[in-house]
Amino acid sequence: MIKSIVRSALAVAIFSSGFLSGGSIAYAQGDAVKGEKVFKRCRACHQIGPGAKNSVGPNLTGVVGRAMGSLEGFAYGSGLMRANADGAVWDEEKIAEWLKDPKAYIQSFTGDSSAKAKMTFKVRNEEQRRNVAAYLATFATADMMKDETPDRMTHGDAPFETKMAARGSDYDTSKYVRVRQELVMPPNAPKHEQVASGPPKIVEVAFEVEEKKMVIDGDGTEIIALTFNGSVPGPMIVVHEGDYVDLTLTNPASNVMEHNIDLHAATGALGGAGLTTVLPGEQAQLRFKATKPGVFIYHCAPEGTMTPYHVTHGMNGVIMVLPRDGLKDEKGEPISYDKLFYVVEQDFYVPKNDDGTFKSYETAGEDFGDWVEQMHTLTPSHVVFNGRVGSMTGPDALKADVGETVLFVHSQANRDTRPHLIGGHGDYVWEEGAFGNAPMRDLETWFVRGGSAGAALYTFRQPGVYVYLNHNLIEAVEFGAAAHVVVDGEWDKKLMEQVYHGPIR
Ligand code: HEC
Ligand SMILES: [Cu+2]
Repeated sequence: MIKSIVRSALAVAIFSSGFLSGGSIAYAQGDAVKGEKVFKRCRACHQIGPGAKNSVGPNLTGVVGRAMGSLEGFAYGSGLMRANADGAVWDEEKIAEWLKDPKAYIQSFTGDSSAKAKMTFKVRNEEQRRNVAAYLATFATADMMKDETPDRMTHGDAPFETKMAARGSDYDTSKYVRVRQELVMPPNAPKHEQVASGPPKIVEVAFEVEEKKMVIDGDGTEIIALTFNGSVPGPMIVVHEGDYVDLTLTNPASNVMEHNIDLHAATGALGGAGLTTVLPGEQAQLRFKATKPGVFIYHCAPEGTMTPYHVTHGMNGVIMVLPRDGLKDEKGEPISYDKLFYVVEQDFYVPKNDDGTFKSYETAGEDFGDWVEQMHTLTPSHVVFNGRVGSMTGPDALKADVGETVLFVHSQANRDTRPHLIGGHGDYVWEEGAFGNAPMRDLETWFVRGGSAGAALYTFRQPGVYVYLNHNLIEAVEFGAAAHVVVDGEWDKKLMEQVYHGPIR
C-alpha cells in the first residue's frame, strides 16, 4: 500500500508537467494520489498495472495516450468502436468527461445519438473524475508488457498471491475412488448416503456460471442474476468429512463478468476464491479436502465491491459435509432424516425508478452503479427463499408425511435470519451448522448468522400446511422469505383438538 502511494506521488511529480500524459496545459490536473482511492470503485470492472488483463471493462494500463476502444480481445460498445475508427485518442480531460456520463459523452463525441456505451458507471464529483484520470496517467503502456501475476484483492481486501499456492502439485490422489456428483436444483439435495459406506473419495462437481435474466417476484420484477448452474441459489453439494471435492468452475465466453468461488468448507486461498477467479472464456479446477463436518455456504468473491454485488445477484449456496458415521443427537446416538429441504435466503437490492417501479436492465453489470447505491442503504428490496417470492408455496410447496423426519438446511450468505416452522419445532438444531457439536433440542426459532448455514431436524406429527419462514415477519410476509410444507397423514387429537368454537358461552 505504502509502496503504491509513493509510486503514485512520484508519478504525479513526473507526469503532471504533461510529459507523456498527453494532457492539455489548460486543463486542471488532477491529484493522482487522491485518484488512487477513487480507482477502488473502478477495480470492480477494470484491472491496471503489470499483468493486468481485460475483465468486465478493458485493461486500463496505458489508457492515457491510447486510441479509444483499441484493445484487442475486448468487445467494445458501438460508441468507442466509432471513436476508434475516427482515430480518437484518450487524454485525461476526455477520460474525466467520459466518467461523468459515458453514454452521453460518447454520443456527443461521435455526433451519433444512437452510439452505445457498455460502461454505465458514473462519477458525479468532478474533482474525483480529474483525480482518477491523473491516477490512470501514472500507468505507462510499458507496464503492460511485464509478465507478472498481479496481487489479487478479493473480499475483505485480503491480499493473496497466486504464487503461494501449489498448482498442478504432485500429491498422489490415485488411491481415491472418483465419483461425479449429479447436481440437482433446490430445494432438493443430490442423492447421498447419510453414513459413508466406504473410505474417503474424490467427489467431482461441475459448476458453470450463467448470467441470466430471472423473475424474482409475483410482479414480474426481473434482474440479471449471476448464478452457479443457472440457479439461485447454486446447487447443494454433499460430501463426507475426509472426502475431497474436485470442483471445476467454468465461465463461458458468452458471460461478461469475472467470477470465482469461496467455499467456507475449504481451507486456504480465501476458501478457494484465490485459485478459481475466471474471466469469460476461462475455467479453473480446485481440489480441496473437506476436513470439517457441517453445513457451509459457498459464494462468489471477486474483487472489492463485486463480492457483495455478485452475492446479492444470486451467487451463493451450500455445501454439506456429513460426519462419516452420520448425524448424532446430543448423547452421541445416531439420528437420520427421510428428506432434506434446501433453503437459501437471498436479499436483493433492485434499484427503483423515480416513480417507484423497479428498474430493469439488459446486460449483466449494467445495474452496477444503481445496485451498489441501493446496497449501501442496507435495505433490501426483496428477501426471498430460493431465488424468488413463492419458490416453495402453492404448486411448489414442499411435501412431507406425518412421521417423516426432515432436515431443513438454511443459509444466508449476507444477512442474519431466524428460521421458524409455524406449528412445529426444531427437534434437533445445529444453529451454527457444525455437526461436530451436539445439536440443541426443541427450539422454537433458531438463528442463522449472515455468512453461514444452519440445520434443523424435525419429525412431523400432525397433518396440515406449515409455514417455514424467517421470523422477522416483515421479511417473511412483506418481502417473501417464506415457504409452505404440506403434510399428509392422520390428525392426532391427543396433541391438539378444537374444544369449542362459536358465540361466547
Ligand atoms: C461496472 C463496471 C465498470 C466500472 C465500475 C467502471 N467501468 Fe470503465 N468501462 C467498463 C466497460 C464495460 C467499458 C467498455 C465501454 C464500452 O465498450 O462502451 C469501460 C471503458 C472504460 C474506458 C475506456 C477504455 C478504452 O479502452 O477505450 C475508460 C477510460 C474507463 N472505462 C475508465 C473507468 C474508470 C476510471 C472507472 C472508475 C472511476 C471505471 N471505468 C469504472 C466498465 C466499468
Ligand atoms: Cu460471480
